Amino acid sequence: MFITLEGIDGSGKTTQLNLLAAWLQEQGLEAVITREPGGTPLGEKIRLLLLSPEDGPKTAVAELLLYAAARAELVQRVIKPALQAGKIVIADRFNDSTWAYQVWGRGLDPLWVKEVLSGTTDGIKPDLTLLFDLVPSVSLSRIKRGDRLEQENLDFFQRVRQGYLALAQEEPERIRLIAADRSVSAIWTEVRAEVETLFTKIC
Ligand code: Z5A
Repeated sequence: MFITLEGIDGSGKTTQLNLLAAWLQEQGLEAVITREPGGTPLGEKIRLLLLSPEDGPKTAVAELLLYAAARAELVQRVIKPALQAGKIVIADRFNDSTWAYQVWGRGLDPLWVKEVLSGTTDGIKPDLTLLFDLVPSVSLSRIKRGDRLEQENLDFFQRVRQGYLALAQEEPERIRLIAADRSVSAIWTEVRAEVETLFTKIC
């Protein structure tokens, strides 16, 4: 079972992922938790590059290919083996991030990005994606990392959000839209309900 968490920066994904991981452990369920970019030794090095204001990519194509390289490693070395072993995998970001950020945010050619994504993911697709939706002005006010990506302007994050919302409209069964402007506990109640529904569908 593969679950991904998506949303613009500061939408609260990581907070909910930590709650989900703790809850699964309480249920006695083994889960592999990972994040993108990252999750492998190479992926974590690529992550440092991508977030660095000094050394990070200066072109959208180079940026996309770095995300793709990190994902290819993660899929082959972590996600695929874990799914084949029957484990639950939970990822903080996956393909939908690339679609929202690189196609809608950066304006890269969707057909080309689709090709790159299908080449890196080896047919792996999430069973459930939780999309945390929030206006960028609020989500960005929650974070202060000072990295390369956080320095993007509000318009960029508005386009990314629109990209996510368009994806959710296209795939409402897989992508569950979660209003992220509520309390952590109200959001967690909904997250847990979505995951329980998935369990009853799949198990
Ligand atoms: N990226 C890409 O462009 N293409 C790709 O293919 C991939 C990624 C895979 C990764 O950044 C960047 O890479 C990302 C997309 C791009 N950024 N850009 N631009 P990252 O992994 O370093 O950061 P992030 O994924 O955006 O996470 P984040 O900034 O840590 O935000 P978050 O995980 O969504 O939120 P959080 O850490 O759970 O919460 C943020 C703060 O809000 C924190 O202080 C919480 O305590 C607080 N919080 C959480 N929930 C609430 C609620 N409900 N109310 C109030 N406050 C809350």
